[in-house]
Amino acid sequence: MSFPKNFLWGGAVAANQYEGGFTEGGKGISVPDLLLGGDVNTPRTFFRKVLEGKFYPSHEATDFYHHYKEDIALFGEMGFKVFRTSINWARIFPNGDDLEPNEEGLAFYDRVFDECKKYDIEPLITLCHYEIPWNIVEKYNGFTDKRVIGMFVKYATTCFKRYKDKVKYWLTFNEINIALLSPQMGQLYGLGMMDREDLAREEPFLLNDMKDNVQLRFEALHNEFVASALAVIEGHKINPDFVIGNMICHITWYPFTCHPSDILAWQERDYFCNDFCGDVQVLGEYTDLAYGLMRKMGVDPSFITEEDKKILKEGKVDMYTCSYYHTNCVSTDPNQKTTGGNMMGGVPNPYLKASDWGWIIDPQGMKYTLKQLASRYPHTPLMIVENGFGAFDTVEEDGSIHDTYRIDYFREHIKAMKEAVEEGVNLIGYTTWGCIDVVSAGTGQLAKRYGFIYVDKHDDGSGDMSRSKKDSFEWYKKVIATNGEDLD
Ligand code: BGP
Repeated sequence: MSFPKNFLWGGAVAANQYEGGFTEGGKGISVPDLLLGGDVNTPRTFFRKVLEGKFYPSHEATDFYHHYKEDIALFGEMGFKVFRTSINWARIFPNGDDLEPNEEGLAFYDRVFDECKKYDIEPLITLCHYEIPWNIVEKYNGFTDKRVIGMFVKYATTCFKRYKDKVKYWLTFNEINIALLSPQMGQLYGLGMMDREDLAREEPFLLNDMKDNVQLRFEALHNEFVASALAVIEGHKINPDFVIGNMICHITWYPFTCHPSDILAWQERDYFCNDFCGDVQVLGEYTDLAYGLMRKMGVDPSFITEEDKKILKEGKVDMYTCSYYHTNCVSTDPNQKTTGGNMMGGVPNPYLKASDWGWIIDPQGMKYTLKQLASRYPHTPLMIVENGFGAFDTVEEDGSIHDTYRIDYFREHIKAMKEAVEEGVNLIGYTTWGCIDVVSAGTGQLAKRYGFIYVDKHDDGSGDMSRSKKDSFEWYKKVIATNGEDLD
């Protein structure tokens, strides 16, 4: 046994990191449009208004808005079966609370999906990939306000109705657990909430300096769960064939030693990071452990009403999807230093190497993760919707880009994935992250490249946006053509 015949091979991006055209076609401002870039040592800076003369990475990003035909043709050439992107909420409802959707925004995605169709590519659409309209943050404090649930559901059903014959695979919220992993990024990116004093600041400030309110964060996350479940319920009414999934930022943990204290710390961290959110969306309930975790964190769970519980039960997702980039260790030894990672760092694994951004490279961890998920959610198809290697690429004199490090990363991860499938994991697809170079969500850098396709765009704002194939382009094309058999 190997990958199933109809396995969904492809790539993934998000509107805010790729599309650009940030005020074109009637689009409103969304959260990432207000974030300046940082780097591996410098967090991103935020201010409530766009500042003149500053370079905002997402404003033009890598300009899918004007290059979508060329880019989708390249994805088609690679043989993509699926293309994951997001609809930018503020392109459809520029302020989030508008009475009517923006026709120009809707028409843009019609053109994108029609283009995919030409190459037999299934769109996999995230409804909210860190793209909350800014007005929702300013006026409602994001998902802390229950009215925002209705706004999201209206946005979701508008998209479901419009694209019901063009899109079958949907994800509600990207990495919904970011609300727990990273208090600051989670509040703003994930929940659209911001302390009112922070909102009123007169100078740009580091994202890491934002105030946190744990109780409110859990309440807002709960409202997101309800919004997601309602979207699933409404989506199935509009088209019973829709496959609607959640999306978890899967941070896989290992105990640093076999000392029982490390084992307990590992178990708790794993549950907190991954399964707390996964359980609500897949099992449709807060389990006893979930209530225990909230108690331990001093969170009063009385915001979970009986009516909400019914909605969560009814709005269970059809598939579990996640990102997988790296693993980290948990240690109870205070002398163990932690390093970087996606949204949350940990103690580095002495047996493994890391990327230039400190993300530990661990293909076997992917197999472990898939098997863990398959045993936790036995009747749920799984999809890895993000996996990739952020690296500095060098363009040679003749324009070629020899990204062997990226090929090596993917080869080993696909091998591990294949083993997991052979051992019984019901994996239905795999979309590599940043199949074309995009802006980094964590640092805002363009220099942190993930693509098979290079885009001439740089952190000082320069570049002509031209596209060129890296060596990994032909390699991935061959992998898809052989359904994951030829990985050389
Ligand atoms: C995930 C996000 C993506 C993406 C990726 C890589 O958490 O869903 O949006 O950006 O991480 O992270 P980064 O861009 O910080 O390298």
